[in-house]
Amino acid sequence: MLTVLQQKKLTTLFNNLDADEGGTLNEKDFQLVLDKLANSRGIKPLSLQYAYLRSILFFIWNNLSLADENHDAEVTLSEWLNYYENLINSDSYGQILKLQCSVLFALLDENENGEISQQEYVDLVSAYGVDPSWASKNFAQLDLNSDGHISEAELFTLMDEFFRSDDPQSPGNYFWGSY
Ligand SMILES: [Ca+2]
Ligand SMILES: [Ca+2]
Ligand SMILES: [Ca+2]
Ligand SMILES: [Ca+2]
Repeated sequence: MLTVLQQKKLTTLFNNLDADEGGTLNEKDFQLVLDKLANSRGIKPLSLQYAYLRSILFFIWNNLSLADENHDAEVTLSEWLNYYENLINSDSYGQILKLQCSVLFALLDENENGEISQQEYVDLVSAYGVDPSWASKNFAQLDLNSDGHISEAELFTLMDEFFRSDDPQSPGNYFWGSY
Protein backbone atom coordinates (compact mmCIF):
# COMPACT_ATOMS: atom_id res chain seq x y z
CA MET A 1 0.00 0.00 0.00
CA LEU A 2 1.12 3.53 -0.72
CA THR A 3 1.05 5.75 2.33
CA VAL A 4 -1.17 8.85 2.42
CA LEU A 5 1.87 11.07 1.82
CA GLN A 6 3.06 8.95 -1.14
CA GLN A 7 -0.42 9.10 -2.67
CA LYS A 8 -0.54 12.88 -2.20
CA LYS A 9 2.78 13.41 -3.99
CA LEU A 10 1.96 11.12 -6.89
CA THR A 11 -1.52 12.62 -7.25
CA THR A 12 -0.06 16.14 -7.35
CA LEU A 13 2.33 15.14 -10.15
CA PHE A 14 -0.51 13.42 -12.03
CA ASN A 15 -2.85 16.42 -11.78
CA ASN A 16 -0.12 18.87 -12.82
CA LEU A 17 0.75 16.72 -15.84
CA ASP A 18 -2.90 16.46 -16.82
CA ALA A 19 -2.74 19.90 -18.38
CA ASP A 20 -5.95 19.56 -20.39
CA GLU A 21 -7.70 18.49 -17.18
CA GLY A 22 -9.20 15.51 -18.98
CA GLY A 23 -8.71 13.38 -15.87
CA THR A 24 -6.26 11.02 -17.59
CA LEU A 25 -2.73 11.22 -18.95
CA ASN A 26 -2.24 10.65 -22.65
CA GLU A 27 0.12 11.61 -25.43
CA LYS A 28 -1.47 15.05 -25.68
CA ASP A 29 -0.43 15.97 -22.14
CA PHE A 30 3.19 15.18 -23.01
CA GLN A 31 2.92 17.14 -26.25
CA LEU A 32 1.83 20.12 -24.12
CA VAL A 33 4.83 19.68 -21.81
CA LEU A 34 7.07 19.59 -24.88
CA ASP A 35 5.56 22.75 -26.34
CA LYS A 36 5.77 24.66 -23.04
CA LEU A 37 9.37 23.61 -22.45
CA ALA A 38 10.40 24.40 -26.04
CA ASN A 39 8.71 27.78 -25.71
CA SER A 40 10.45 28.70 -22.44
CA ARG A 41 13.81 27.68 -23.94
CA GLY A 42 13.16 29.56 -27.18
CA ILE A 43 13.34 26.37 -29.25
CA LYS A 44 11.55 26.36 -32.58
CA PRO A 45 9.43 23.41 -33.75
CA LEU A 46 11.21 21.30 -36.40
CA SER A 47 14.62 22.28 -35.03
CA LEU A 48 17.15 19.67 -33.94
CA GLN A 49 16.79 20.74 -30.28
CA TYR A 50 13.03 20.30 -30.55
CA ALA A 51 13.48 16.79 -31.94
CA TYR A 52 15.86 16.00 -29.08
CA LEU A 53 13.41 17.21 -26.40
CA ARG A 54 10.60 15.38 -28.15
CA SER A 55 12.53 12.11 -28.14
CA ILE A 56 13.14 12.36 -24.37
CA LEU A 57 9.56 13.30 -23.49
CA PHE A 58 8.08 10.60 -25.70
CA PHE A 59 10.48 8.08 -24.19
CA ILE A 60 9.01 9.03 -20.80
CA TRP A 61 5.45 8.77 -22.14
CA ASN A 62 6.14 5.43 -23.86
CA ASN A 63 7.54 4.05 -20.61
CA LEU A 64 4.27 4.99 -18.95
CA SER A 65 2.42 2.63 -21.28
CA LEU A 66 3.47 -0.01 -18.73
CA ALA A 67 1.01 1.69 -16.38
CA ASP A 68 -1.83 1.50 -18.91
CA GLU A 69 -3.44 -1.71 -17.69
CA ASN A 70 -6.40 -1.74 -20.09
CA HIS A 71 -4.33 -0.52 -23.11
CA ASP A 72 -6.62 2.36 -24.05
CA ALA A 73 -3.71 4.82 -24.47
CA GLU A 74 -4.91 6.75 -21.41
CA VAL A 75 -3.43 6.44 -17.92
CA THR A 76 -5.98 7.01 -15.17
CA LEU A 77 -5.03 8.10 -11.67
CA SER A 78 -5.72 4.62 -10.37
CA GLU A 79 -3.51 3.02 -13.06
CA TRP A 80 -0.84 5.61 -12.25
CA LEU A 81 -0.89 4.89 -8.51
CA ASN A 82 -0.84 1.10 -9.07
CA TYR A 83 2.09 1.43 -11.41
CA TYR A 84 4.17 3.41 -8.89
CA GLU A 85 3.18 1.18 -6.01
CA ASN A 86 4.47 -1.82 -7.98
CA LEU A 87 7.59 0.05 -9.00
CA ILE A 88 8.42 1.15 -5.46
CA ASN A 89 8.07 -2.43 -4.24
CA SER A 90 9.89 -3.98 -7.16
CA ASP A 91 13.34 -5.61 -6.85
CA SER A 92 14.47 -3.54 -9.82
CA TYR A 93 13.34 -0.24 -8.24
CA GLY A 94 16.93 1.02 -7.77
CA GLN A 95 17.92 0.25 -11.34
CA ILE A 96 14.76 1.73 -12.84
CA LEU A 97 15.08 4.87 -10.74
CA LYS A 98 18.67 5.30 -11.92
CA LEU A 99 17.58 5.06 -15.53
CA GLN A 100 14.67 7.45 -14.98
CA CYS A 101 16.97 9.93 -13.24
CA SER A 102 19.50 9.94 -16.06
CA VAL A 103 16.71 10.60 -18.57
CA LEU A 104 15.27 13.34 -16.35
CA PHE A 105 18.72 14.85 -15.84
CA ALA A 106 19.25 15.06 -19.62
CA LEU A 107 15.87 16.76 -19.92
CA LEU A 108 16.68 19.26 -17.15
CA ASP A 109 20.25 20.12 -18.08
CA GLU A 110 19.59 22.46 -20.96
CA ASN A 111 23.16 23.74 -21.31
CA GLU A 112 24.66 20.27 -20.72
CA ASN A 113 27.13 21.41 -18.08
CA GLY A 114 26.40 18.48 -15.78
CA GLU A 115 24.42 20.42 -13.18
CA ILE A 116 20.92 21.82 -12.85
CA SER A 117 20.55 25.55 -12.33
CA GLN A 118 17.57 27.23 -10.74
CA GLN A 119 16.32 28.42 -14.14
CA GLU A 120 16.65 24.94 -15.66
CA TYR A 121 14.62 23.49 -12.78
CA VAL A 122 11.96 26.21 -12.96
CA ASP A 123 11.58 25.87 -16.76
CA LEU A 124 11.11 22.12 -16.57
CA VAL A 125 8.69 21.89 -13.66
CA SER A 126 6.70 24.84 -15.02
CA ALA A 127 6.28 22.86 -18.25
CA TYR A 128 5.03 20.06 -16.01
CA GLY A 129 2.36 22.40 -14.64
CA VAL A 130 4.03 23.70 -11.46
CA ASP A 131 3.68 27.38 -10.52
CA PRO A 132 6.98 29.07 -11.59
CA SER A 133 7.25 31.50 -8.67
CA TRP A 134 6.71 28.70 -6.19
CA ALA A 135 9.34 26.58 -8.03
CA SER A 136 11.88 29.44 -7.87
CA LYS A 137 11.58 29.54 -4.10
CA ASN A 138 11.58 25.77 -3.74
CA PHE A 139 14.91 25.39 -5.56
CA ALA A 140 16.97 26.24 -2.46
CA GLN A 141 15.45 23.27 -0.59
CA LEU A 142 16.38 20.92 -3.44
CA ASP A 143 20.00 22.05 -3.59
CA LEU A 144 20.92 19.73 -0.74
CA ASN A 145 24.52 20.91 -0.27
CA SER A 146 23.70 24.57 -1.06
CA ASP A 147 26.29 24.93 -3.84
CA GLY A 148 23.80 26.63 -6.15
CA HIS A 149 23.04 23.62 -8.34
CA ILE A 150 21.33 20.24 -8.29
CA SER A 151 23.87 17.54 -9.14
CA GLU A 152 22.98 14.17 -10.64
CA ALA A 153 23.55 12.54 -7.23
CA GLU A 154 21.25 15.09 -5.58
CA LEU A 155 18.61 14.43 -8.23
CA PHE A 156 18.76 10.71 -7.45
CA THR A 157 18.31 11.37 -3.72
CA LEU A 158 15.42 13.77 -4.40
CA MET A 159 13.61 11.37 -6.74
CA ASP A 160 14.08 8.50 -4.30
CA GLU A 161 12.55 10.71 -1.59
CA PHE A 162 9.76 11.73 -3.94
CA PHE A 163 8.74 8.12 -4.54
CA ARG A 164 9.58 6.43 -1.27
CA SER A 165 9.89 8.86 1.63
CA ASP A 166 7.14 8.98 4.20
CA ASP A 167 8.86 11.75 6.12
CA PRO A 168 7.00 15.06 5.58
CA GLN A 169 10.33 16.91 5.94
CA SER A 170 12.07 15.28 2.95
CA PRO A 171 12.89 17.99 0.37
CA GLY A 172 12.30 15.56 -2.51
CA ASN A 173 8.61 15.37 -1.60
CA TYR A 174 8.20 18.79 -3.17
CA PHE A 175 10.24 18.31 -6.35
CA TRP A 176 7.11 18.20 -8.53
CA GLY A 177 5.10 20.89 -6.76
CA SER A 178 3.42 21.81 -3.52
CA TYR A 179 0.29 20.23 -2.07
CA1 LIG B 1 -4.99 14.73 -19.86
CA1 LIG C 1 -5.78 2.92 -19.33
CA1 LIG D 1 22.85 22.98 -16.56
CA1 LIG E 1 23.89 21.03 -4.87
